[in-house]
Amino acid sequence: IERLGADRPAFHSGGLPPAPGAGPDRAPAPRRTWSYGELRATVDRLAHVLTGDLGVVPGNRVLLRGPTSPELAACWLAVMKAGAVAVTVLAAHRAGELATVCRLARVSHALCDVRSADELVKADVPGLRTGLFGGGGPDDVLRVAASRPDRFEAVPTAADDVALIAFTSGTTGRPKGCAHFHRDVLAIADTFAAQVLRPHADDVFAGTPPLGFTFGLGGLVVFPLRVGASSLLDQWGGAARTPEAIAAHRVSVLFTAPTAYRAMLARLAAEHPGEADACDLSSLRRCVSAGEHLPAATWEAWRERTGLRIIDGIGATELLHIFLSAADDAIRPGSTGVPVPGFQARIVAPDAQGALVPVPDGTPGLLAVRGPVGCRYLADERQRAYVREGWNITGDTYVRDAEGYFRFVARADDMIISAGSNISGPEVEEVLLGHPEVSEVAVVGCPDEHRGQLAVAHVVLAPGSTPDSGTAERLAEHVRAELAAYKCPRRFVFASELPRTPTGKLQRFRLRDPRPQ
Ligand code: 3SK
Repeated sequence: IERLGADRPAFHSGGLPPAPGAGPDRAPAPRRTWSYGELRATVDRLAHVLTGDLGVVPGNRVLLRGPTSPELAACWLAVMKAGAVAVTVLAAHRAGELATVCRLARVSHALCDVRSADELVKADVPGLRTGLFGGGGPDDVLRVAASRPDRFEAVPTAADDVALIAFTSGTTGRPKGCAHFHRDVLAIADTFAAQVLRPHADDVFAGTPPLGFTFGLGGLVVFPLRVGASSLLDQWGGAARTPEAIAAHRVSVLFTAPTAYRAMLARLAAEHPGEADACDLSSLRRCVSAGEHLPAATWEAWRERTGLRIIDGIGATELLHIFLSAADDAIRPGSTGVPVPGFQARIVAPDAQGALVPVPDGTPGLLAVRGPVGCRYLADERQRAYVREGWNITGDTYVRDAEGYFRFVARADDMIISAGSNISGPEVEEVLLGHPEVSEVAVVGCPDEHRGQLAVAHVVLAPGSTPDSGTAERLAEHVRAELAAYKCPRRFVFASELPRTPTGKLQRFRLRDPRPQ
């Protein structure tokens, strides 16, 4: 504000063309822009509500929940300004998942969009003090905030005070909270954003990852605010409609996943002559892809359609944002890139003693990374496996070539990465095993042209049950009632038994690749 002025745009919402088939009652929300001055006043007023009305004291953990919106981003900033710790979750998370997150992170307060409140109420977290926003009623924290002072002196915090706890599901389905310091939030802006993306104050950011995913929080809030740029914080009804959002808001920096690039390409291919304006991508100058492997074919197709070179990257919730990438002429399609300035990376494999040692270029191994940010799990023994001798072992198998470029080979664990979302097979299995018709189950990722991987459930039904036309839908419904919908298997395969080793261990690799072994 001091450098660029309070009137500059910070956040945009609304003004998006109606989704095809939307009825008159689904009129698009009006376009709204928050200036930096307005944003600061709202954040300061909210900080007064947090510390006054809701009794937040420094260090309290505050759950933030809701669809992407300027209001949710303002809540995040207010929590930081109040010296509290933001605990971010996805709007898609269901009651059971929220209860676990609140217990693990010792959450005492929540700021929640009314559209996402039902599951939080169902989670029934003991002692939780919740402020709802977006309903407009007398208790709406934004309405209460309107009568509070528009200046709040930020609670002094140290660079290594925890600012954020972001959750990730492990292979075992037990979620892990990753603690990040105030300095980490700046570090991601000063490494990937400043060195690779190189945004400027006139940029308009937009993207599909939610703010509960650090890919979205960094790309849509931290990076634009760090340089005084603006960001479109809204939802526009699916990745395929991103061209409409780009055209409507003259977006110049896009953050999304490979699946969304493919969905956009399909949308653009179906474009009719009269729709050209809705698909005008001429404002775009930077396109970032992360969340899953970006195939060279997708990169080439995007380049051909738009003339733009996608900046691929790999990040992790444990490391907050992207640590391997490349920009401009340094980009090599099919390769993720090189360590972002500030980070080091190498490929390692266990030696005879089990120590992780570097392998020669050209040999696949585990990706090991270190830099200004790193993994700090909340009280979890898996910390010892993730951080070894100062290196973060990300769980991805990579190979480095002689020129120092890193190429993705596979996920080293059992996570399924589908359309940019991480799905823990064992977590879904546990839920399916709770269904009376299920006796045994294995949920694995199978290659899929559009989503990277598809979650497929291999199910042995309980004795006396036989699959009928409604079985798959009944099981899917059961999963959706317990877990976020994106975790629900896309396919159910019914079998009489699952492949196992003589000692009874499930052989997942045989389900992933059904060719004879
Ligand atoms: O998990 C990921 O793939 C990721 C990518 C970019 C930035 C942040 C994250 C967590």
